[in-house]
Amino acid sequence: MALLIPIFGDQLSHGLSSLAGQDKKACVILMAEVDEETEYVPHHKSKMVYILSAMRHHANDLRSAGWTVDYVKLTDAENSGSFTGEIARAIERHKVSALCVTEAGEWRVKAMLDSWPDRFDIPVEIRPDDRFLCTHAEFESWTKDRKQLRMEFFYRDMRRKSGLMMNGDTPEGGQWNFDAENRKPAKRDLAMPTPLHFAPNAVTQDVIQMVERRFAGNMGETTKFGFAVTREDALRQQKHFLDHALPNFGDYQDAMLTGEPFLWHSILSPYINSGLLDPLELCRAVEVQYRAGKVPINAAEGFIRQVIGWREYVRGIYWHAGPEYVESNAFAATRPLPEFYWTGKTDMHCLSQAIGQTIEHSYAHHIQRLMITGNFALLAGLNPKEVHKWYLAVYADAYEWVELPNSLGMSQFADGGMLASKPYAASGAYINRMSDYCTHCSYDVKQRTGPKACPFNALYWEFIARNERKLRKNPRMAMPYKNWERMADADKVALRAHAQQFLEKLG
Ligand code: FAD
Ligand code: DLZ
Ligand code: SF4
Repeated sequence: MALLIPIFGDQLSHGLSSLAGQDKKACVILMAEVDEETEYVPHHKSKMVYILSAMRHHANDLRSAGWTVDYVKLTDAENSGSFTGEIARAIERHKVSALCVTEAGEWRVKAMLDSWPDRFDIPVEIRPDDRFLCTHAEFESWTKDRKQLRMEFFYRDMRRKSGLMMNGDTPEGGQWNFDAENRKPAKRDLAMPTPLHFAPNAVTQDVIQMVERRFAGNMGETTKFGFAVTREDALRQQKHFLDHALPNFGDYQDAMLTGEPFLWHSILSPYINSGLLDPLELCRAVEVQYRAGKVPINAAEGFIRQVIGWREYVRGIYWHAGPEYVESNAFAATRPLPEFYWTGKTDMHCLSQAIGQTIEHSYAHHIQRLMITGNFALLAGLNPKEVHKWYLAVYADAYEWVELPNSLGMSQFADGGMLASKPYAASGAYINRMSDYCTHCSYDVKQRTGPKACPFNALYWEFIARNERKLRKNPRMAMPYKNWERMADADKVALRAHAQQFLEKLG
């Protein structure tokens, strides 16, 4: 009789809680490629190649470490297409007496796990996922008696809990947050690092062929696929980031440049989220670089804030908000996602850059997601659920628990301010300040109306005007509303008419 341990595609960690303390000889690990997971959104081809190849490599690594792994491929004739179906088949194959699984990463899969005890009539142990710093209970207790949930205060607790960048009770450098020093625009620099490229081996080539055959219509190309698919290679990219990009990460965190998709970002999120890299171990390595005088404080603190601050905070919000969070639509936005989100074909250069590199690399950095594709969707009133499904499909790091609060909450403000204190809405001026995009664009960022006017300008004011009732009382929106009030009526009318014309053409 065996203990069956199912491992999902975002659980590729050797220290996974479901494996801890188990007798290897008495266990069978089940890993399964299933239609249910490959089809819940039309995943980018590179995302799919990454996850399935990383799963196949992880299965081999587990075998080398002495585990018995039963691996079901998508193409296996008997594959039932679902996790539950594969558990049922594995129970038959291995004379299973009990199940042990690390908790699911999202509501959909949690519901499935919760149905297993009844369905299979054997004991099912669900263990907490201890790859996060903050437990569900801790987050819930943090939310109690708070009028507002704000990342900054949560982050301070995580700094105290982890001891990262702390001297006793006080934060290193005398302040918690060096964000004000993280907003420099970048200039083209020949010494700019690029992430390591890992040439696909035979296992990855097999997955590429299968994905190209089965998912020919999905976004993306696989010809340039170069993600790491093993922990060993992910650690190489981690070291490469620490040595070459981290020193400038802080200064240029918000910058954007034409033809430069990566700048000084780490490109580690796919590895952290699938489990190949350990977020805390990574943050400790960042602190070591800082303490050794190799990187400035705004880089080290800025990076650590993203991981133990934002990443943990959005996970907390995801579980706190419940399965109905996905239905939030505070601005009642209904416009369908324009076709150019899938093709990149638009004459707005900022959007064609952010989407173009998404198609090529399954990657865009945070400010591109937030202030280019997200900002446009917000201003144009795109349906937030469609926007969410797009983000979930197109990025190699996208799992619902991390993507949904970022897209629906942070970028679309569809939760009415549960996650963020104000909408991240900006006109062309912001994009012009943080990038060189406008100098390559057929639109003029300085114009607000007329055929050459940058669409973000009129759309911004249209957004402000359209949502006045919902946003006016927000103290952080006082300035835009003051400026809107000061504007001459004729200008207001012209701006709104220009925006309407643009939106009508958008569909
Ligand atoms: P870096 O800029 O190098 O940052 C370092 C690490 O910090 C990242 O690897 C990531 O683990 C973490 N991090 C930074 N910001 C966030 C954040 N806001 N939330 C969670 N973690 C963060 N991140 C995902 O991991 N998966 C997603 O599906 C995802 N969807 C997003 C959708 C939208 C609309 C927005 C605005 C942001 C989204 N993010 C998502 C957050 C962020 O954009 C990515 O984590 C980051 O771009 C990944 O690239 P990187 O590894 O080079 O990050
Ligand atoms: C994203 C993804 C894809 C495309 N395919 C699989 C798969 O075939 N098998 C699997 O175990 N996981 C896959 N994943 C990742 C899962 O969607 C993710 O692990 C679950 O949603 C649990 O949160
Ligand atoms: Fe984008 Fe407007 Fe700048 Fe063109 S001018 S790149 S549309 S912000």
